[in-house]
Amino acid sequence: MSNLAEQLQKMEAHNSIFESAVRQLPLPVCAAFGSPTQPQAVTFANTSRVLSTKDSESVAKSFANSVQASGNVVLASSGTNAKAAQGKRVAVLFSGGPAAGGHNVVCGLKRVLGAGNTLFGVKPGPKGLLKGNLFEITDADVASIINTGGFDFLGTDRTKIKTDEQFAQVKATCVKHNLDAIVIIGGDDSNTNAAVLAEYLFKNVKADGSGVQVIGVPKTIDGDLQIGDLLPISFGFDTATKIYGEMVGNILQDTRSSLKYWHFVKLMGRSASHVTIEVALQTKPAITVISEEVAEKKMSLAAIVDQIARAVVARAAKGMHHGVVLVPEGLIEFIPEMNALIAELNEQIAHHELAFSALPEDAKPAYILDKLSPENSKLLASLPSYVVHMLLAERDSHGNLQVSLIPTERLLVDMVKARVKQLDAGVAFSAHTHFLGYEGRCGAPTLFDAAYTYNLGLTAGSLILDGRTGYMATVTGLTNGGAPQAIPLTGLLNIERRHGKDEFVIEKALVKMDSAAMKYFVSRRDEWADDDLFASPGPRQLWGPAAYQQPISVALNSGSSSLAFKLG
Ligand code: FBP
Repeated sequence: MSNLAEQLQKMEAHNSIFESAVRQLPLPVCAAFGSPTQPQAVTFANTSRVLSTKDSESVAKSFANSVQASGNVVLASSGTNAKAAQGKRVAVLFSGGPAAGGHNVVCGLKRVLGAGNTLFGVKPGPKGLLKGNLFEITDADVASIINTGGFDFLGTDRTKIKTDEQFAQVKATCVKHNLDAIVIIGGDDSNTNAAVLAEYLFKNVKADGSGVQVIGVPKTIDGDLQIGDLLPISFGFDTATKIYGEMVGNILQDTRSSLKYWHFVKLMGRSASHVTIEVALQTKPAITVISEEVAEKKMSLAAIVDQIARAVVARAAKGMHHGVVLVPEGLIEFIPEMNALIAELNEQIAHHELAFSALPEDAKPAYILDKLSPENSKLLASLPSYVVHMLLAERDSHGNLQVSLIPTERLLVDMVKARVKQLDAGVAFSAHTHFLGYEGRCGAPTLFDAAYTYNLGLTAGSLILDGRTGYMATVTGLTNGGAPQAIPLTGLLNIERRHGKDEFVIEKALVKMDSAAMKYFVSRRDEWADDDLFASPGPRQLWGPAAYQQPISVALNSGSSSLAFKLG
């Protein structure tokens, strides 16, 4: 075999030049953990902050053990844990969509638990916990997954643990593997799962009557798990938006080069438009739709289409027959008439679940049209079949409509084309559609996400060694060194209508109209529409001047004076 062929074979199975190099990337740790090479577990103490929601009274009744133990008080690290517990058996799992940095949470956990405790990986996600599918994670595993993207080390899934049978299965897994703690790395729904499990496993799991601790870790590329300064952003958001930013920057460069196309780019983010506004702030495209603004201004689908079509016509008048439109994945649910339709569809589909799911796909629209109010029935009938089909598709196990499957970008192109023709038949409008989603979830983590997640793992492990349960690990002060903290999960729970029923959930954080990021975006967008002022952020960097950049929206919303982050 030639020398080059040998070198190429060595690069298989996660050993590209890049992957081998990033494994060596040193990661900073918060001062509380001590040395970056020998981080120590920390202890925690109560702060003066108590969390509450509109439904705190109901939460206190349904989560009596957890609320009594935590008092819904936020914790802060209070020193290194000289007498850290030994002999603990801890299981870790991913839950929900992948997000860059998950592997580093596992690495941080393993590091802080040290040789005196055992860390198990659960394969895959909550489903693996039900099945009791656990294996021991070794130091060699950590060395191979550190700083790599994806969740492929453990896999993930979206099973919601809610039935008595499922709770009993989890308990059986805990007993079978003699577990002391479970770490759930997930988004809002998965951390709700963590809160529910923490309460269920609070006591009487082991023979001596003791329970199993449950700690959540905030993950989601959507960025909709945010709790002010306590959790400025979930992990994975920075990597995903930097990947999308690079791609949108490239497309913008192409529009200005080929001078003949519009590109409608739908960006992932199930509900909130955090991803979209961040990518807009990075790239400055001609048009960006923000779902929360659509809802606030009660804009109809026709109004959104009209606004885009008028911008297309205005740019054409200046000789610009090109541009980029950013569309958030969740848009459809924020358009008032569509939201009312989806809410009624959810209720009706849940109500007639058995009959509905037994029908062949092509019979479903007619069946459901009959059950809807005249207004919603008319609206559903007016939509193209490629949208109707997805509106009637199966909900995920948390009761969510699978918005990533709805081709909103195609719907908008079709409708804008028709509207442009009505406004000015002479305007050439040629458009391409894109959906940037999965490309961003599993890339190698940015330095921000790599460092943040490693520190989240150290925090989660420290909480376990400190005997805590029912908390979400967090790292605050991301621009001034970072500090490990813990958020009581029961302090975040609200009651929401899901699957046609009231359920406890952690509310999704949406883009706020009065946020600094939104205000800055609004102050610039008209100029971005009038001219080509786009910028290309380029590929994400792990070394060099662009490596230490936090998300722009996070910097704006947290009042930072620069884009730089600083951990350690
Ligand atoms: P999480 O909230 O679990 O992090 O997942 C977010 C997400 O990436 C959304 O942006 C998207 O709607 C969804 O996952 C798609 O997931 P799936 O491929 O499982 O339908």
